[in-house]
Amino acid sequence: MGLSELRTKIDDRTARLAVVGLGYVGLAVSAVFAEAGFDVLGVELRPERVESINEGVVPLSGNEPGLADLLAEVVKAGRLHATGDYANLKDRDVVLIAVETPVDENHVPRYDALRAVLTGLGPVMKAGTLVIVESTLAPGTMDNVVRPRLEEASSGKQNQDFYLGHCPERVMPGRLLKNLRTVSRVAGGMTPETAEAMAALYRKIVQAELDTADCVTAELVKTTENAYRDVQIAFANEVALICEAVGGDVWKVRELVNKSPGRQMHMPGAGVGGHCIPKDPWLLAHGVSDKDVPLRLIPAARAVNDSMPLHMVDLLRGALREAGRELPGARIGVLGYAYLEDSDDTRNSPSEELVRILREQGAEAVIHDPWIPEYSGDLLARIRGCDALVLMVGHSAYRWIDPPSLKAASERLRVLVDGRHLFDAGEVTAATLIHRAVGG
Ligand code: SAJ
Repeated sequence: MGLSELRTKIDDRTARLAVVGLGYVGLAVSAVFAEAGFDVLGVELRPERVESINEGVVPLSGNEPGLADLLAEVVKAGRLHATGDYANLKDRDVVLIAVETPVDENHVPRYDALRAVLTGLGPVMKAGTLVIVESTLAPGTMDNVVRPRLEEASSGKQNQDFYLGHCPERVMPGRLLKNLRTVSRVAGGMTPETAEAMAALYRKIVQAELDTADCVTAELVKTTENAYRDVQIAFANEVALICEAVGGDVWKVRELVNKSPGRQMHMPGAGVGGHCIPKDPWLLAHGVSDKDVPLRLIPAARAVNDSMPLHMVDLLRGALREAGRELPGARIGVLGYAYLEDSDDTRNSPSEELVRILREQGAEAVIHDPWIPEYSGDLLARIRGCDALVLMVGHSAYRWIDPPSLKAASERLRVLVDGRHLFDAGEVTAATLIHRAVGG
């Protein structure tokens, strides 16, 4: 089947779609294309996830507005079906791939899952299939990894026996359906005609701009937009350290800086977690790992952001000393374990690093997080006996906290370290607690 025939099937929604990888990205995009009227086959390795989806039940944790109802509706309507068997891909016109593309401890991309999908897809996909990778990729991956692997596995040639493109996802846990429907996308095709066919497909679900480009541009855009955010956050964190050293208030400085045209200083904090921002700068950097490009800013920004949990411990140690106590043997309440406010997602959480350091230093870490079952429950009861509290995540559920109630909950409590600008320093001090905060 040629691209023009595929375009017709996309336009009249008779194109049969498949999504390989039913994680938070793949599941959402499957449901939304099914809602748009397409027949969608989901391919997933984990049998329990396949079973849950075929029962119309969302197998993800966390609160995803609208997803449960949408999944139940499209599965009941017979427009979305999940399977673990790649053979079922043989009659699909378009195959989206949404599997993890992490980096290892040396910041090198791990494409094992992606390669496995291509190896399984190649032998079974039919001639003329459009294959679109939604996973975030280091620049050059489509041409140097995806294309050769799929050509080898299918014994075919790109743009002859199959078509290939990259449309990086731009979703955020907690806002999957909203982001998917309202955030613009880059449709990167190996050829302009392929990019146009991709844009026609995504236009069925995206009420926002769809920009066509080549694959390298699409790879660069996604990794750059997250490296941009990481560098911006690192800048805010470095300004916070400066403010602490000279007695400034970084939040006042940030407010006034951002009144200057063209400035948009991000928020300093206790660290940068999640499955995107800590990873994607390294994917961008990997794109030039075999070239003579001196990358200084992107790695430095990662180092600044990764150092923030340790900075929180330094603030804590100094405040404890002011209270005549030492970190070893102290009982520390850690408020928030998710990587992001009002989320239960703990991937790459700065709190994980903080707790590791506290325990390494001989302190007892008592974790509370209203979004994580094992750490939820009555905050005031949980912090009883604590010498200090460290606020790591700005959950809305913490916004009620008044310092006197914290002090009443633990007669030993002497210190409060605020990593997310949640507390008023004056109120903390008035409750006879020693206050420290990122940024003064
Ligand atoms: N953070 C700061 N200061 C800031 C912003 C964030 O310290 O000014 C911290 C957060 O506490 C968190 C981490 O950075 O630990 C990441 O926060 P995030 O708001 O960037 O949330 P993510 O990781 O879910 O980012 C995703 C990204 N989306 C994709 O990769 C598709 C990012 O590009 C989006 O900007 C973000 O969602 C969003 O706001 O939608």
